[in-house]
Amino acid sequence: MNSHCVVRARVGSAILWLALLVALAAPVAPSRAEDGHQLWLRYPRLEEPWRSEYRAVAAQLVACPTGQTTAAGSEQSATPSSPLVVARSELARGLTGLLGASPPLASGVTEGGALLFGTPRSCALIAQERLPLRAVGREGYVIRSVVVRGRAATVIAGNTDVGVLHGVFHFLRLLQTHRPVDHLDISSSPRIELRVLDHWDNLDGSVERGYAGASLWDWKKLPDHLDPRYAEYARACASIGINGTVLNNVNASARILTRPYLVKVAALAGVFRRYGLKVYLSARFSAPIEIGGLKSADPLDPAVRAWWRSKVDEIYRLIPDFGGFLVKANSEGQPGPQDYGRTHADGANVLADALAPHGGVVMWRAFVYGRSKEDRARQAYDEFVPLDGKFRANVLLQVKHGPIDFQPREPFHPLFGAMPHTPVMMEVEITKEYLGFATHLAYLGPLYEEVLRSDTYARGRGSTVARVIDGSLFGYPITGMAGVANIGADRNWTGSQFDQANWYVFGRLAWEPTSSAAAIAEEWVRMTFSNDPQFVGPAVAMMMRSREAVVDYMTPLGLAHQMASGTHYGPGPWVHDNPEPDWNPVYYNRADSDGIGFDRTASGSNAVAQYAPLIAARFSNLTTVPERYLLWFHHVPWDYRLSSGRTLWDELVLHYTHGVDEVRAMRTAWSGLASYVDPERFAEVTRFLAIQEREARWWRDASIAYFQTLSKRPLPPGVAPPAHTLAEYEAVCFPSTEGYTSKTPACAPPNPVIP
Ligand code: GCV
Repeated sequence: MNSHCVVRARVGSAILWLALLVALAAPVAPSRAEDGHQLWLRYPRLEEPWRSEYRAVAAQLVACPTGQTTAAGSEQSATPSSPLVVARSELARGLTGLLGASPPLASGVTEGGALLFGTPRSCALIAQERLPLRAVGREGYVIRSVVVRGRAATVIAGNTDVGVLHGVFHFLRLLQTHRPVDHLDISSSPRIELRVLDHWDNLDGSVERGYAGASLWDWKKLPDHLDPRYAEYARACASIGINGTVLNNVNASARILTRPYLVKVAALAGVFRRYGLKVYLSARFSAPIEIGGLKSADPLDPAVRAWWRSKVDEIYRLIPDFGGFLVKANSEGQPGPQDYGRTHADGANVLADALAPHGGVVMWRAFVYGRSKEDRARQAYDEFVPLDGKFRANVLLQVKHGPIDFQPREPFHPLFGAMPHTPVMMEVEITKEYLGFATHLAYLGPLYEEVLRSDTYARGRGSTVARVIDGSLFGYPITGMAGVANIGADRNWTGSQFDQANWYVFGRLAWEPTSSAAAIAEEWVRMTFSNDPQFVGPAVAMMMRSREAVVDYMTPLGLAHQMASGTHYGPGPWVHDNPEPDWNPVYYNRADSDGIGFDRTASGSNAVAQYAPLIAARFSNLTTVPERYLLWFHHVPWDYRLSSGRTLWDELVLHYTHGVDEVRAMRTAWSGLASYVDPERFAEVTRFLAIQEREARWWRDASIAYFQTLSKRPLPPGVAPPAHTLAEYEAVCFPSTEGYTSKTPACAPPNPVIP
């Protein structure tokens, strides 16, 4: 190292060290209620023996980035806004919290237990280690226990600053979850390139299907005021590997593309960049008319093409690393290329052409319905498969996890596996539109895992959805996974403590789609609540059963879309009077005096034929279809015998009842955990579980009351009848349209059945 470097290194280290001391010496802030705001990044003081063990491994923090020459001899220092600076402060913050004090900073390894972090370019010591960094790409990292000049050290290295940041979060996670860190040899890189949160946030501050308060983005005060939460949000995203955020609702306002808003977006992008988070926008297809003054938005019109090109150029002048557009077109009343007799490919390509020179992408949604008269589940496949190969290289087709709409359970969407020449990305809903909003505890890890592990058989056995979307099955040049965010301005971010786990598991699975939902739940529980095995075991067990409980009390045995119209909250299996057939639950349950379920086999809509032959054959056959999808694919007589030997009717009733029992069991389990959780969060979860149990009963009773009018069969022996009459359930209306932005009026409280 030359003397200039040494001086800079010392000065840099001294400043950082001083800053840390000042921070530590600052008066202790008045203690806040445990409201969950810190998410899984709490860094509470560890107990022994962990503290001593980790102190030995992190006895010294080597501030390599400010002080080491590169292999090439020229020093690279982190700019004040680089992810490396964020990585450094995160490490200091995490170690200070967990160990009680940050290890002393040094510019070289002077004692054992040194912790080095950086890139080979920023740090000669790291370059010397010859780590297998080539394999981890732009965003991955290597964490390895090594010996430097005869002293034990741990290296956290990436090829880029953002890779280092991801590695730092991984290292801290090991400490947070009490894992051994003395013999590390970890290489990790994301299997999916675009790991994106889709915010359905409107410019007026409301959030469509959002149950965590208003939008985080304070458009009125942007760009002048940058709420500290923007950085906190980006930090949380980075900690789980999320690298993109679509700021506005797919039911988009064209105003987001006007200059005043783009300036605000650029301000947010400036904050997010430090965390490796790119900004995307939902684009309204008719924007050339609405804000461009053109007569048409026809994608083949040269004036329209020129408008998009110049708009995109303007965006990149303001946001050089802008990610691209998300588009909902010709879906639920949104404008699109079909308005001009053009195809989805024509529509996507005009945007793609404008973005391509800048490296941006188009995420074009496949959520379309309304044209298929016989079965909504068929339409997306029928419309998009003929377009395979007709999209530009920078277009991804964004496909919901199932063919209907984010139901608690659906079979995987048949487009996974059917588009070998078009990158297909998966969209899941993190916000619980159809799973009881924020008050019902439903950990979505098992849902995501179930879809990711589903075998499409597109290229024979092992052609899982995970392998479709990670690109390995068809060799897609770009890959992606999107989650509709459940984040709002509530102090706890997601409307409930346990819904934070759904944000968490989305990020972790998007990074590595073969991970286990149970392992991720455990990690989250340990980081968010406690490492005590007496807590971890029951809490993880609750989470892992919770989604199936919701399926049972809402839509068992393959039923779907039985929620009340509009709000999608509470039961409505009898609803039949919406103008569009497929907005009615009766359209989906098809219950009559003979039986229940939607015949999607050859004798019905034949939607099953959209799957690979082997899967289609399995789903078509009443004896081989998995019972969890039974009523999705078949109209089944009430007396049909299931594998249990019981009739379908009895089994249906028992599933509803079991769902309620499961919630009751969750309540009991939680009530025994008070001593492991702070009183505030414990009380909130307790209250929400009480709501959930009451509403699970509502779901069960109302559904049974309705279906019994058709099955005309008695309840199985020993099973309690519904508490109210069907007429009373039908009269219930949910007194809020929270999270729903259509013009549907809310009905008036109070509600006699569900007080
Ligand atoms: C953003 C469902 C939701 C709508 C949502 C739509 C979509 O229909 O109920 O609120 O609109 O999906 O994904 O576009």
